[in-house]
Amino acid sequence: MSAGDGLSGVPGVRHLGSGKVRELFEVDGKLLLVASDRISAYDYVLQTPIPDKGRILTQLSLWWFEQLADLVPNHLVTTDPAMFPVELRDHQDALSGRSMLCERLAMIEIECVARGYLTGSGLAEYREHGTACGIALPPGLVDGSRLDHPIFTPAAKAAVGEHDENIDFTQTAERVGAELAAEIRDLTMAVYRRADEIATARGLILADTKFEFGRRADGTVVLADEVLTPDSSRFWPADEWEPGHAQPSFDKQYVRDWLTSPASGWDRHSGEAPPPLPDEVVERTRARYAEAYQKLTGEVFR
Ligand code: Q0Z
Repeated sequence: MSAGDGLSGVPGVRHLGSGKVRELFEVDGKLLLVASDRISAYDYVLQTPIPDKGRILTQLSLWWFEQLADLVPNHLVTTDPAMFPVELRDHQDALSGRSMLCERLAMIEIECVARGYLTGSGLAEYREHGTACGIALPPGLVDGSRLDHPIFTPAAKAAVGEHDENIDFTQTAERVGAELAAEIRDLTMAVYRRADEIATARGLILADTKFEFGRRADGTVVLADEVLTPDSSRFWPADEWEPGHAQPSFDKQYVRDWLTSPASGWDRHSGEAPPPLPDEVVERTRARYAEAYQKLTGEVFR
């Protein structure tokens, strides 16, 4: 994607960092988050972009911020490029739809994960210890089991290329203080419950999701980053949910299936970069992102 990379060298714009599929800039005392069309799978960023992915995820995040506005303030200033700082005037077209101008916050260095269903790293800890982030869970749970009560499963941010490390609530309190730890836990769970209720009404299960919070100078805790996108969350079609095995990924399953099929000629454990995706896989995957947007918001993505 050139929207993000294209800002390097623009006067008054400073590149602060890269996520796997996003770029972060500082401009005019604010932050610009730019979502690319890049997609990751099996811990690789693929060389083939998914057209519209960055715009779809940005529009979805924007829609969720609106749905959640009565629960928690958020960092969004505007997604309208006409309102962006003057330094970005020549880049409006490249940034349009895929960029969020945000308040700069003091980030709270905890990945705030809520889980209503057991899978991924939560399942791994449960199989080993019967717990998730130190929370005791009932016996007999399997991959995809619904939890009687959704749980807060925080993680400590790891270095680039490493996976975040699950921690328990005591460790969270040690890192950020007991009061703030309780505040971000309670906000995480309130937002999860609201989002799951909305998703469920539209035929999707919100299995788990990750939030990041920051603080304003006055101490207000603010919801930051992207929210409730397929990149930060697991959405499952409710009518296909079947505990006892890994649920197919709503968005990335065609990519994973092709990469691990003989057709790709790729071995995910070889250390080699994955090959480019065929057009059909790209188009089906693009359609899944558009479908997620349409199912959740009730609007056609355009
Ligand atoms: C978000 C990230 C990305 C790389 C810092 N409102 C904010 N205030 C201060 N910092 C951040 C935010 Cl959102 C912030 N990240 C994550 C996003 C590329 C890293 F697009 N890091």
